Amino acid sequence: MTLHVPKHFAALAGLVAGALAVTIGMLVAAITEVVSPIDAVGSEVIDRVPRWVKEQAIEWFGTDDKLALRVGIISILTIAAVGLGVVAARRPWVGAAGIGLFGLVGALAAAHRPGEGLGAAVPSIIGAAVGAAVLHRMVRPRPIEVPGPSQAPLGWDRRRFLAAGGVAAVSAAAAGGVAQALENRRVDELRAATREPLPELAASAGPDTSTAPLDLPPDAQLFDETPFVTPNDEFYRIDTALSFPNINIDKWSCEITGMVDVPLKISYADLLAMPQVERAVTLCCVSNEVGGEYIGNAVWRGVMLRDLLETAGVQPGAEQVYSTSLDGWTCGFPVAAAFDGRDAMIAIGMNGEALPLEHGYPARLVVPGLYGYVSATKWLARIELTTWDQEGYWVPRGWSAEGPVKTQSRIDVPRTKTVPSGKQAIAGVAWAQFRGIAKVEVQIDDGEWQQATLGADVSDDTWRQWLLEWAPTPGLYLLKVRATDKTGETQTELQTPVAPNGATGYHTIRVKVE
Ligand SMILES: Nc1nc2c(c(=O)[nH]1)N[C@H]1C(S)=C(S)[C@@H](COP(=O)(O)O)O[C@H]1N2
Ligand SMILES: [Mo]
Repeated sequence: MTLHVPKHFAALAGLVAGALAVTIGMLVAAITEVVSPIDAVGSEVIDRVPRWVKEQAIEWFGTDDKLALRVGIISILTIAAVGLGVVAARRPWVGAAGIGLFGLVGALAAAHRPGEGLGAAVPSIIGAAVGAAVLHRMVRPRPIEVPGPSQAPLGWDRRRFLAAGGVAAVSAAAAGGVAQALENRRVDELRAATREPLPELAASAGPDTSTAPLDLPPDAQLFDETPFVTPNDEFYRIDTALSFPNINIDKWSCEITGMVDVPLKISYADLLAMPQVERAVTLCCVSNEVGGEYIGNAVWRGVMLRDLLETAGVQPGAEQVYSTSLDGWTCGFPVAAAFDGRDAMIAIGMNGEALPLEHGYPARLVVPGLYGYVSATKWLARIELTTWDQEGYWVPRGWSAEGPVKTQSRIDVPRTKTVPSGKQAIAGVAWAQFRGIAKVEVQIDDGEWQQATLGADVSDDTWRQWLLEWAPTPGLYLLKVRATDKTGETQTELQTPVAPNGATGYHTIRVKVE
């Protein structure tokens, strides 16, 4: 005679076995230095979801969208594990096969990730095998031999079940803990590497290929609420990466290949030894709403892209500078943008430090005047000269192939909805990288457009601060701003969404003066 494990115990068995499958997978992945199964599945989800799902996720969760994705995946796995446990009470093999199926999904996802091979499938397979075996063993019906106190009424050995479950749960916690510790150690080591100071910037005599450290005029900063140079830890971060790619600085190199005469392979040491420049460049995201925060200004240090491309020799017919990151993200911009005088560079430094891990250590591209999604590859691995037949990551996902930055302006002061009456300032930033900002105007209610004072013109590639004195009496006010770039073009009032190539419209705020 056999009796089945009661449902709630079977559910518990499913949960424990599922947890063990996931954490063993994480542990094997951490030890063998391949992508973790959950991250692999998460990244596949990121790459495959339709645009509206992604936009909804960003609207709900903002830059916490990745945390939301992780929580979502873990919730689905938890529900599935409980369900498989319950099924397994009657059909142990079905439960075990279910865990195997999830393992297969993890294995396929991991092996499919850019930069990973078949080896990346192993953690999921081992994890699923262990989880399936544990589930099967825990719920397998047993003939009753000697009815003892813990066996008698149920027909299954509760004590034995709980002991096995306990061991499995503790093992899962241990495996998860060690896996997380290994990942933390990996990231700590990478961070330590980013804290190595860069060699002094040489002030050699070259025309514009080598230069002294950049000196910023103090009057670039007209007001304090928005620093003219965005500190590294306040700089916005946008990317598709769920975890930092595996970076081995001693083995790292950037290839320059494709339609070139001489393909190059440049190591980190090579980059450090090449003539470098320091340039203030404002970087912004095409997903920045009017008035949004996905913009920052940094002093980037790096090697001019045109120097490297001239060394490699760009062949006629090459249309696109197409780059790939260590984690397989891609983007591309016109070859002309590397040669039309703008300071496109492979950056290794940001605001006097090596590039932070979040912003692309060891090297990234920075191209003034282009949105990040077409140009600013972080964790750079490869630059290929090619035609427009190749599409960057966001292009088949509904974004324009070319992404020149639109002239825009933002009101940063007042920052609160209510302000006291009396003398104060309306202030903010305006940007039109590569063209430069010529004029900023502010409109209060239906009044005349008034010209704001501009901060120092550091370069055409950075934002400019602007400020207008204001001494309002109590009341409700509507404030609008608009910028004009140095080609004479004033930004359009027409409101358009961020997709497919950047939002337009005047940033407008309502203020109550008390
Ligand atoms: N490897 C990689 N590089 C990337 C991205 C990415 O998803 N992966 N996103 C790009 C986008 S859309 C932007 S706006 C900028 C943002 O750079 P930041 O995070 O340093 O501000 O990086 C670009 N480089
Ligand atoms: Mo972006």
